[in-house]
Amino acid sequence: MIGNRVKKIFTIVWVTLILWPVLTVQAAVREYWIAAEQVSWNYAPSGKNLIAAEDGLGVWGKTLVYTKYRYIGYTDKSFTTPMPQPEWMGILGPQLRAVVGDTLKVHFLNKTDRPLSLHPHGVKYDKNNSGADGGAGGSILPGESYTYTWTVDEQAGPGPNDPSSIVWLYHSHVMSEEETNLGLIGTIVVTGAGKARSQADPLPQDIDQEFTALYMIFNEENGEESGMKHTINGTIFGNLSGYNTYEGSRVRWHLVALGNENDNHTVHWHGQTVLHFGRRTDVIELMPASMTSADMIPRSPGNWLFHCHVNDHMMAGMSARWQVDTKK
Ligand SMILES: [Cu+2]
Repeated sequence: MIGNRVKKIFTIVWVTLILWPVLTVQAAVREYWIAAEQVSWNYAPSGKNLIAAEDGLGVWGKTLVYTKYRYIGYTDKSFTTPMPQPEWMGILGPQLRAVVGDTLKVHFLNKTDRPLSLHPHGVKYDKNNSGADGGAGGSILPGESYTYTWTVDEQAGPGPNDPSSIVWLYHSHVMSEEETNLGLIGTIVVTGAGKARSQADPLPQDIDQEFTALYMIFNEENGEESGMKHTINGTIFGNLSGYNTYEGSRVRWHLVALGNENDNHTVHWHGQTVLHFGRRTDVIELMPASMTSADMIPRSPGNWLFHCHVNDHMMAGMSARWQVDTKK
C-alpha cells in the first residue's frame, strides 16, 4: 500500500518536473521605457534627392527641418540611455515585441509641453490602460508618467491565415489626428505562441529579418504643397538608410499607414515579389491605419527602389532605396 502511494507521489513529481518548462517558458513580462520628446526632424538629412539627383527636391525641399514629437525608447527607468534603434526606423518610436501569452508593461514619460498618451492597437487592455477613452492613462500631462499594462492574448496574435508574426500600431490619442501628424507613432510586433526563437528573442523561427515601413504624408503647413511631406518612416527622396538584406534570406515586411484621405498608398518593391496572404504580388495597398505583413525571399541582388506607386506621391518623394547583397 505504502509502495503504491510513494509511486503515485513520484509520478506526480516527475510529471510536474517534465511539464514545468513547457508550462512556464512562453510567458514573459516585457518592459519598455518610452518618453515623448520634442525633436528637430529633417525629412531629407542629405539635403538631396537621392533617387534622381537631377530632379532636386522640388517645392518639398523649401523647408526640410521641422519641430516634431517622437516616442523615444530608453533602456531603463532612469530614462538616460536611449534604446539603440536601426536607421531604417526613421521617425518611428521603438518597436515593441511580444509573444502571445506575454504581458507588455510600458512606462511612459511625457517630456513635452502638451498632454499625450500611448494608445495601442490589438493588445488587450482595460479602460485605464487604453491610452484613450477617458481612462486614467488617457491624457498624461507634461512632466508626468504612467505605466500601461497590456495583455498579449491569443486575439492579439496571428490568426489562422496570418504569418508567424503580425504588426500593430501605437500612437498618442489625446488629440489623435494632431499627435500622429506630430510624429507620435510606433509599432508592436506580436509573434505567435511557440513560433519565437526563444523567450529572449521573440523573432519568429521561420524568419531571418523583419523590416517595418510607415507610409504617411505629414502635413506641416496647413496643406501648403511644400509642407506635404510624403514620407516612408518620416523621410523623403531616398533619405532612409539601412534596409539591407541578402539574396535568399527570409524577410518579413511589416507595413503600416496613418493620416488622411490622401493617405492611400500602394507600396511597391523593385526586383522582388512578396507573398501576401497567399497572394503573389509586388504592390500592396494601404489605407490610413492599415497594418499588414508580407514575406519576401529576395532573388535579385542590387540596390532597389521601394516606393509608393501613386504618381503624385512618388513625384513628391515617397521613395526609399534598399539593398539586396549576394548570399553571405
Ligand atoms: Cu502613396
